Amino acid sequence: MPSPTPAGHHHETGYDRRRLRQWLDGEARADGVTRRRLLTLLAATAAGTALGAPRTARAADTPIVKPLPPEWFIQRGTNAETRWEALHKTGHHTPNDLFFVRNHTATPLLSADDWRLRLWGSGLRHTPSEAKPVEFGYDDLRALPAVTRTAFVECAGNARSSYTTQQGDTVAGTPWTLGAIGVARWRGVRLADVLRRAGLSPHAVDVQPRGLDAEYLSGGENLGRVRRPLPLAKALDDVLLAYEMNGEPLPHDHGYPVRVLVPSWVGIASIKWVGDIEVSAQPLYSPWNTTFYRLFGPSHPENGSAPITRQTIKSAFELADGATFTAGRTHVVHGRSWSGAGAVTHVDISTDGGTTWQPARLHDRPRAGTWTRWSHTWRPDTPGTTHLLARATDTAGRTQPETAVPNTHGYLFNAVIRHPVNVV
Ligand SMILES: Nc1nc2c(c(=O)[nH]1)N[C@H]1C(S)=C(S)[C@@H](COP(=O)(O)O)O[C@H]1N2
Ligand SMILES: [Mo]
Repeated sequence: MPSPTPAGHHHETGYDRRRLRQWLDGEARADGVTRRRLLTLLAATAAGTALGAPRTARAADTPIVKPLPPEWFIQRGTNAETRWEALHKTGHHTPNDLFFVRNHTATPLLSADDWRLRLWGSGLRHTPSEAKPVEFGYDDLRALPAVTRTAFVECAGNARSSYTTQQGDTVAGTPWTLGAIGVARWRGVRLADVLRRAGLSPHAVDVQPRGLDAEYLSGGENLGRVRRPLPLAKALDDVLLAYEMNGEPLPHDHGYPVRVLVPSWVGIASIKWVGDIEVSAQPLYSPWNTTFYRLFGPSHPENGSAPITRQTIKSAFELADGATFTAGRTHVVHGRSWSGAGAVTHVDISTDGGTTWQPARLHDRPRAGTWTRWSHTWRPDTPGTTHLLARATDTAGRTQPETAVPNTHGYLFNAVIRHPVNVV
């Protein structure tokens, strides 16, 4: 008797997965097949299936798994920036397909089945070692009380390019425009619950989550796996270990099976593909809170600022650069504003280069940790090139200034951005 179709299909699926895994391990050849194609195949079979031991994808020629259609994304090396015009009419939450990706190396294709979260260090009772950690599996996390919250993830360098284009400052790093931000509804468990279950000691001061993606090489130096210390006070406050994004399991590119989500802080705090967390009775350091993610330059302390934490305040129009408007007609322009210090409660718009301002109409009840959508009616009368400006104010009393204080890495740009448009 030939085997019935389902069993045969099962067999083939298992074989295919095994082969794809061998390819990831460098044990299988794939002449004439693009790496992108193989990663797509892996993504199609990976969710909820066993891909074996946690793996990191090799050679980062296509570091992002999801499709990056040019009308949605601007590709920047290992990263992909969301186009703001693509966010028009998307609702409060950024669809997963449109969410920006910031990868130091490449998206690893992990399996939830053999994923483990390992907690260790001097800040836990009985000080479990890295070799003998306290462990939680994916199902263990799923069995803990779940919490859901809406929060943005925004790269510290979002709008970095404006330091150069608007202010003539020299800054180093990915030249993001405004699209290194997204808002999602995250579901997971409180990091606080996991830390308490792991046996938090009263002497703990820092926790350091570390990703399962490849080690990061910078300037010929191996900086190790992506990791950044987080003060215990924040870790116990509102940090999540998230396993869902907008009602779906986390996509591979956004940290499957589990990522850290640190509301209102710079994106680097929200470690994707978290594999272990060191809990320490001493302050911890990594390149991500020493060399990177501090403010350096003439306006800052000689050895740099303290590590940056909260995001700053920004606004963006849901428009392409150079969007076209017809003179003598009434248009409604849309946008969003957000802040790491509180809810955005007021937005002013200028359509004359910053001479006069009118309040925008708000479309969300302002909330901390996420953006407030807004719109403004505009009837341009003279053809030509002009700029639209939006200036947000938050509940902490911060307002976007005319110029941002520069720093060598170009973090935390907060000035009002001049959005170029054409009136025809
Ligand atoms: N493991 C790991 N976590 C990471 C990163 C990374 O490269 N590896 N990038 C960080 C940075 S700099 C940012 S801005 C956010 C981006 O999250 P996203 O790719 O889901 O948008 O993830 C953070 N977490
Ligand atoms: Mo980032």
